Amino acid sequence: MEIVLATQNRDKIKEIREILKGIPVKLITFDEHSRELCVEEDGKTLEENAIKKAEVWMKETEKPALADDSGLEVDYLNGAPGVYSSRFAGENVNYADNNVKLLKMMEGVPEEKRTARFRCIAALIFPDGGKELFEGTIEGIIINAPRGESGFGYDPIFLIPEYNKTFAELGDEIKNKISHRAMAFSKFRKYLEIYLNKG
Ligand code: ITT
Repeated sequence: MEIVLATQNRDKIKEIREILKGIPVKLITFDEHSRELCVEEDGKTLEENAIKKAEVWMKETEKPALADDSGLEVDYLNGAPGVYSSRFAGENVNYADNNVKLLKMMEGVPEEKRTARFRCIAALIFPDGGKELFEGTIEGIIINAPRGESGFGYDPIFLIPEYNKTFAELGDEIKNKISHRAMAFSKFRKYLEIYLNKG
């Protein structure tokens, strides 16, 4: 069985491959597939965007497609950047630009009001229209200045209280065990085991 990974973000692909290591299906990514994907993420929720990305690639390839839509929800900002996480500071920005903008908006906000969570929705769409959603979240705190080198995106400013470290300080191995993405994709892994055993 082959499943198309419907994401263009190399950092996410790397993590998903690591989290799903050993699954008995071939994961096809865009590089291997050598096709360009341009999906406008105009949904109001992570769920809508994840489904849209997976549907576009399922139709394009006629294979089951698995998408990841993730976002950072900051309570003080009423859930922003949320679905806009990748383009919080504008179109064609990089991770650092988004972090700078977020830290500016959080300037002077006391620690107890800096709560946030990462949420990941993984959507699996089959060519016959079958659809499965898997969700993962992790709670954390937005710190005042970036810490750590690993990971990507908002990882250097997202602190996990249980470890007193940011995702970027924790490193890939631990992040890929506890993250929002790890939780969503381990639910997918369990689903897949049952699905394959039935078949
Ligand atoms: P695809 O749509 O091609 O999958 P994308 O980068 O646009 O790639 P999203 O729409 O899901 O993906 O945007 C998620 C953004 O949220 C991402 O660009 C990061 O800025 C941030 N993000 C998501 N997961 C993260 C993580 O594990 N650590 C840090 N930041 C993350």
